[in-house]
Amino acid sequence: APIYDVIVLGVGGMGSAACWHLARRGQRVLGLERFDIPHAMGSSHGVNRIIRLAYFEDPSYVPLLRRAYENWRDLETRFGEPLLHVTGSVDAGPEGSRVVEGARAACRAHDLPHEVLSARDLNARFPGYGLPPGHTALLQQEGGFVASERAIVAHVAMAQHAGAEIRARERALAWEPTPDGVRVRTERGTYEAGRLILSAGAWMQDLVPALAGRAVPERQVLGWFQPREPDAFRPRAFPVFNALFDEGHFYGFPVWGQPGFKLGLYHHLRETGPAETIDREVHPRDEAALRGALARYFPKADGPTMALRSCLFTNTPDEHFVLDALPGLPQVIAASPCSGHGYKFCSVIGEILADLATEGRTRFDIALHGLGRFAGA
Ligand code: PYC
Repeated sequence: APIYDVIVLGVGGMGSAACWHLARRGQRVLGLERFDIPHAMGSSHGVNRIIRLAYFEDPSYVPLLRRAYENWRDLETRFGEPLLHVTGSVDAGPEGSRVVEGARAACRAHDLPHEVLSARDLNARFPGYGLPPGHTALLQQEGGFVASERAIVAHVAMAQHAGAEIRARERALAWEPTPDGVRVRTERGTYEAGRLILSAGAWMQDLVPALAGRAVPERQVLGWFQPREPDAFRPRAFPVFNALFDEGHFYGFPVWGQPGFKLGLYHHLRETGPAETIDREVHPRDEAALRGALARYFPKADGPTMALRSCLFTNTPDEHFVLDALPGLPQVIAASPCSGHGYKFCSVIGEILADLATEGRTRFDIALHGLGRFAGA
């Protein structure tokens, strides 16, 4: 019989959370990671990620988010280090735009406390902002950010404490079903388990043929810019945001964890390709794509560049996650959360993956995230 109950392939944001939730249930877990833990090749580096409740993407994410908040709080208590930082969140854009209307719809559907402010009122309340006239902002007090690299450290530490075996720098070469589970072959050995969770981020399409062309890596670049007026960009003075401007969908954070106001353009320059070959360098055109919006909408942050870093999104066609067993293989679960907005959910997705691996079902509504939606695509 296999010596492991579950192998988790990919110990990043999602995989580390799955290892913890499985190990705490007494499952014998093997976590395998091809890079370091944590590492800067995937989708979790660059210090932090936004978390927000007024979820414009779809109101059905809100119950998952509520549980994500609970689980982040539980994790930081156990680990003994703050991981979730509340700043409030802003969803802004022209009145009637998807981000503003979607955030409103989530607040209505789930009775979330929020305020709707004119650009002028938001800019007066949070002087780091320079939203243009005619824009509207929805402010939700519980939004903020998660310390994403530290949260991987925390999940791994808790998983190991609960008995999980975790190995870094060990690349998986192949996996296959067996009569009583799965077999995984790596550069260093062969392992068997009852079940397999595939949580390999931008490498998912290499491991799951059904995801080829449906979990597409995309190059993303983040910039950190030194504010001219630093007080306006402290966490207590500056809510995280998603905002639709003429130049595109931007998002940003107060100064935290490293120098500079952190700014990104969702889907940056729309460059996709295999994770192995995607360009990791940062070029003047990347900086230019951020600096225009910086100068126009956050003029008080328009100081010297402090850092520019590339990372990866992994996009599904509808930008919803993949959380499902593979067709005909109930012992193999694919997790690809995903599409640039998944990190905040790690703490609940770890629980969901543990549910799926141990019980074959979960109490959470993951109807949006099945593989069946791609059938015939
Ligand atoms: O979830 O707020 C978010 C986000 C913005 C950019 C990438 N993710």
